[in-house]
Amino acid sequence: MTDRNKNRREFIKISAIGGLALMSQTACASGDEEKNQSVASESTPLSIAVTKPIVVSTWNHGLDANKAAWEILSNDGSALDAVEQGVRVTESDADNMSVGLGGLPDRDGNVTLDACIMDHESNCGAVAFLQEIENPISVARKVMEDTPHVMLAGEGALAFAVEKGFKKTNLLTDKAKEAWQNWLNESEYEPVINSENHDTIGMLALDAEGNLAGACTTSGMAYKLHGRVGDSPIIGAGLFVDNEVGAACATGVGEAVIRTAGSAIVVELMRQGKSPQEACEEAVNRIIAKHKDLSNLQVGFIALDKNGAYGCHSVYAGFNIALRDNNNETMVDAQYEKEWD
Ligand code: SD4
Repeated sequence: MTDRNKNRREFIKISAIGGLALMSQTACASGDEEKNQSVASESTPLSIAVTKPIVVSTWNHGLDANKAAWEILSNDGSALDAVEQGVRVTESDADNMSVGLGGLPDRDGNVTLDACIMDHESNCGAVAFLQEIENPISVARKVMEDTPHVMLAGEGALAFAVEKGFKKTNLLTDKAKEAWQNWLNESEYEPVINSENHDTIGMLALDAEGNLAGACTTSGMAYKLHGRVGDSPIIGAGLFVDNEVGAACATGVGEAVIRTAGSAIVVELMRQGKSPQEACEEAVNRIIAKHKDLSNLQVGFIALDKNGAYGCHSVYAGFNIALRDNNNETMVDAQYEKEWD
């Protein structure tokens, strides 16, 4: 851990309880990294107790997704509906190059999507390696509600989606195609596992009834091998919800999250009494301990407990989460273990 982080942690220990100002949305939305970092280093809480409902989600695109989720949560809707409707916004945003429509393709030029959803009764559904469907999260929900299964993959998932009335769409936008063609020129077609352009949306919500749900959806790692599936559709890896305890989701290099059963571990750590923040920190440190080569190995976790307390933590600097509750609509910078070289 860097000294800077240590100091930051000390500060947070002293001041985490009560009334800390969260970083303002304007500061985050400005894209001014330096400014964001300095504001966050003085004011970001580890986790705070908040009044239900609350929704938290990964990265800046989480702000718009939270808006849609909040429409539902603030009208006494369910956490399940909120997370589904929330992440659909990101999936349908053609400008977002890491989720749904407009996502960067695999190395052969195919956009392949992974998603999962889980509710307060431990019902869950997932799709993996799904092509040509703009909103995989809604297909995952149909798998959960209309089949005895948890996950459908590839052609079977597509056939199921079409049977359920989802329209086939070309997901490869001109912008994504151009980026892929540029990558092909430079990469000489080598598969890469790195931190380039991967920004899954994971969302966790606690509704007015006190029920938790979560959703996770992604186009996965850019320029991956055809057929590669990451952590995002895997219950226990990219997402886990246990209504007695809390919920967690992950973003970043999926292979590392799968290896450590990331989101399930975060929830189990909370069950053992750790705060959401402490649980995310320990899960991140397990990833660090299990990997000799940490270059480009960014992983971030978010956790939300039954009381609406949240935490977030990442291997490297730069991870942030969007938060919406009755008092806040804002971005929060995650604490982290390492600075990028
Ligand atoms: C994956 N975890 O496919 C996803 C990618 C991601 O932030 O989260 N990017 O490995």
